[in-house]
Amino acid sequence: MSSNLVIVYHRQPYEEVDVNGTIEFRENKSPNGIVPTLKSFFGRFDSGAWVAWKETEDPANPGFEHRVEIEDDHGAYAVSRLPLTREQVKSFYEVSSKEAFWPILHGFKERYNYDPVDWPTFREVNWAFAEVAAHEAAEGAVVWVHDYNLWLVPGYLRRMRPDLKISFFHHTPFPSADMFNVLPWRKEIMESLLACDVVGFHIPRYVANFVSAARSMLDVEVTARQKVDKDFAAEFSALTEVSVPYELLFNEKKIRVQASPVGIDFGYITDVANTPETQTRAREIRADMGEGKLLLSVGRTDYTKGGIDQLESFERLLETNPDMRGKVRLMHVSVPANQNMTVYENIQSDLEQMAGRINGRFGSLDWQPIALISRAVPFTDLVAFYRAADVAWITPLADGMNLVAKEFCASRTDGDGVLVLSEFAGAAVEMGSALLTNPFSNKSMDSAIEQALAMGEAERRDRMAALRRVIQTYDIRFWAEHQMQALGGDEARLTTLPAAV
Ligand code: GDG
Repeated sequence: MSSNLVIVYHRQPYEEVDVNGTIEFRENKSPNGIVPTLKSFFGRFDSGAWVAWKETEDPANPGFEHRVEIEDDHGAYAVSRLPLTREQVKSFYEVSSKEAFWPILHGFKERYNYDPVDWPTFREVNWAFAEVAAHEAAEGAVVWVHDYNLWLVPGYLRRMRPDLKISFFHHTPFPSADMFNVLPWRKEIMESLLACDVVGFHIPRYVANFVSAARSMLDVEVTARQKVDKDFAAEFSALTEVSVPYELLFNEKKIRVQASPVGIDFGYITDVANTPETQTRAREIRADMGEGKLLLSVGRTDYTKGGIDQLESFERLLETNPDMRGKVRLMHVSVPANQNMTVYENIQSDLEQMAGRINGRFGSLDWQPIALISRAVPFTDLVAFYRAADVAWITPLADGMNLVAKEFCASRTDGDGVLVLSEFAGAAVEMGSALLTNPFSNKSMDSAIEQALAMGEAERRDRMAALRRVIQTYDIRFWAEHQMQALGGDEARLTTLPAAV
């Protein structure tokens, strides 16, 4: 095949809908997220391909076409579907990636589970992805690989196709050497990543951590550093760095390491926020609240998102401020992403138990302090919640970026609303005008939420205006362009905090 751009991403870039026995490929219902932006690059290359996996009982005879040609608003491109069995998906994704890598990437050593990892299967699946990408790529093509479950793809791909330009983006944090080196496969992973032309991360801290981990095991030289621009260096964020490497030398090959924060589609969210339906829905939600204040918390059900610590803080708020009882409500949207995994089921039941206890302790017939929502709400409803909330309370213990914080601010076309944001979310380095809080400190958590509830309108509007400027400038397109341009090498060198676009 001969694609000039190959994107390797775990999900297929559309929804498959069965219409009377015929499969139709449709745009995702909500064009929110990174997939539409990635697809938009296909319009700029002569031909493009997307590589993803699709589950089957028998990979030799999968019951679906390996390769389909798609034509949509983004142009024409091919989607190559790698058939994997349930056992392979469980082993490489649910066990190796989610039980072993995910806790280490987020700094939770105590949750790391080494025993069930089947490394040969992880290698085999990554090899298969690399083979498909190598098959799709034209001479000198760009291959953009996404996320840690495909860590070994760049190394295999480089062996198969030395001519390619390979870029890799991490959607999670990248931990320091002390944490990363818990993984017994660390050297193999690192050598694969160092086979890239560009390795991308959300923020400079993850770049710095990656470089320190690389240098802890391999003779990697830092050949260039740069100062981090103030737009990516919020003063009070625990994740802020002052300067950062941007070029490495390993085995006589240059590697670009590049921080580019994933952003949101500001225009799309603005449009959704401004529809009469969203405004009506937001007004209804507000009317239900009466004079009370609405706190909103949204995130996948995951121990990294800090849901339990947040509910504890809310309980303390009601305990120490009896006057707030009946006057404040927390809407906690926590949606399990993967139903099959015990670790997530346990968190969900912990959240339910705790919310039940707080409601039992403080609730009355006409006021329940917590509404826990465990099913995915349509994106348009989510935007109505964002619009109706007085405070978005986003306090992960660790988070690569956190797009919910950005979506909340993009939805606030009214210029009001308070964002309380964990300083351990990557977004905090850009969003220093939020009320930054430390979720590991009860005092910091409690005072931030009290300050948010008490904040006057002028301060709310000043902070929101600053936040909206940042997320509008560094939006999803900025992220994708910034990562792509890094492949251009020295001539196209970008600063770590680029000029507004
Ligand atoms: C990973 C990294 C990084 C949530 N509930 C509902 C719903 N959502 C949508 C939000 C948002 C997305 O899910 C969550 O994105 P986050 O960035 O907050 O978090 P992760 O899923 O953990 O994503 C993260 C990201 O990758 C990108 O690189 O920022 O750090 O962990 O878009 O809107 N959407 C709908 N209903 C819900 O109930 N429709």
